[in-house]
Amino acid sequence: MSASVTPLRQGAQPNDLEPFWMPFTANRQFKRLPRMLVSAQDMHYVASDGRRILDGTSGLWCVNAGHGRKRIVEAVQRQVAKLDFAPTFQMGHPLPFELAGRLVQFMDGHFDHVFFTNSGSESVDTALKIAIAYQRAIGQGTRTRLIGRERGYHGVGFGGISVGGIVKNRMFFGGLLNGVDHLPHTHDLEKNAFSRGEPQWGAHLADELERLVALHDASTIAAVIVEPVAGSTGVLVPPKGYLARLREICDRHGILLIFDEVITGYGRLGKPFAVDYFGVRPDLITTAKGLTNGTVPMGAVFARRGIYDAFMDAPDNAIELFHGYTYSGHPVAAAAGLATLDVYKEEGLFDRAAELAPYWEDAVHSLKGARHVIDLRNIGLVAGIELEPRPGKPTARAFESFVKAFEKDLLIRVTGDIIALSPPLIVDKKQIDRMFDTVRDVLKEVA
Ligand code: PXG
Repeated sequence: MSASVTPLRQGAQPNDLEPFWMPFTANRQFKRLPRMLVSAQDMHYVASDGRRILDGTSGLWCVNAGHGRKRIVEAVQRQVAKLDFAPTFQMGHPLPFELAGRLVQFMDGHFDHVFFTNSGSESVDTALKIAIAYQRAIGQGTRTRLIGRERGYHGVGFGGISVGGIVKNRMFFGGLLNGVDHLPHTHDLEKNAFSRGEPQWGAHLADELERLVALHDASTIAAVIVEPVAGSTGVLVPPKGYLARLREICDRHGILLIFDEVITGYGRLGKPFAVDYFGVRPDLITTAKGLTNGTVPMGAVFARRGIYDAFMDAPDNAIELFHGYTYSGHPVAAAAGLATLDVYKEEGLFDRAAELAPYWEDAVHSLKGARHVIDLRNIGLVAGIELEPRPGKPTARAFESFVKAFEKDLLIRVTGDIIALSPPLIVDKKQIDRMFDTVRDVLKEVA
């Protein structure tokens, strides 16, 4: 890549970059010309050369309340000093009980239990396993198939990549899970380019689930998992009515519906969850990221009323679900989660996101006509900017845009030839303007 990447200030990096095998990264290219972040506060990172970088991506879609929030930092500090770790297998400590209680309050009584994990990937594995075990618990043990969707991202566990729909995340890893099928994705530039919010065309794509039911028979299908808004594959907003139609078809056939809200949860759409935004209720919801504002790894799976109860038939000394992680409900993560929920509530950040969404939408669509741009998409405080791929070199244009934006003190995220923006919900209008002005300038400069 270009030699123009900002060099590191002397002495500001670890001596040897080699031993860290970096995730989802071109390791050799990065280690030749690294981009290092060394601190953060509110809307900004500080890079190793001292520049303040505006965070257009909430880290990796997780720092929804902004960086370095005092209340969360102090809660974590206090908790690690008080109770660093305690088991939750046949033992307990107060915090995960309190956090689960706070989380179900978001759900109007429709989701009444929460299973804690350490990441989105683990939340997905947990939800898929609960779905299959639940079907068995209600006497539907032949229902073991899982249905995902093309261009879906559900993390990197074997369950998640099996139901996921990203070629490169699947093709290197052998046979994956048996008995998985996929719905078609909903992205169609011809029909829906430059839609504001939910596109009009495409609700009928949910009917493809009927085709899969006809092919496999409903009695073999445990669950369908989708992201309400696909994030990682470039901000694919669901067509109007699509999610409700999926819900109807699942109901008709006794299939559980799982919403993967690892990105859409905790205010990203201007509501607590996508469930609230779209008014469609799944059976299980996977979350992570914004649950702790990215400070301490933690995920949470919400189970609809009745699911937990279905496991409670065995004698009461029997373990009902043979699943869990050493760190399910970790005290420090739970403390971070509680403090994060306090910040969201006290600062009204979900409502703030909703109030800013129309301004954000106009800012996104002001890029219409900008160089290379072939589509603009938005929902809540999320934007997808799709670029025309450079002939013969897919993804190069977007990656160079990412590097150039960083040189211009803005952190964006790119996937394929799509730029994704999803700032902390504390962003202000001036910062929104700066993000899109910078992207416009970058696109002028990138070949
Ligand atoms: N489900 C969804 C919908 C996600 O977006 C995961 C599961 C997995 O979460 P963990 O915590 O295991 O990484 C995710 C993660 C990007 C990007 O830039 C997105 C994610 C992670 C890293 C980068 O699009 N999403």
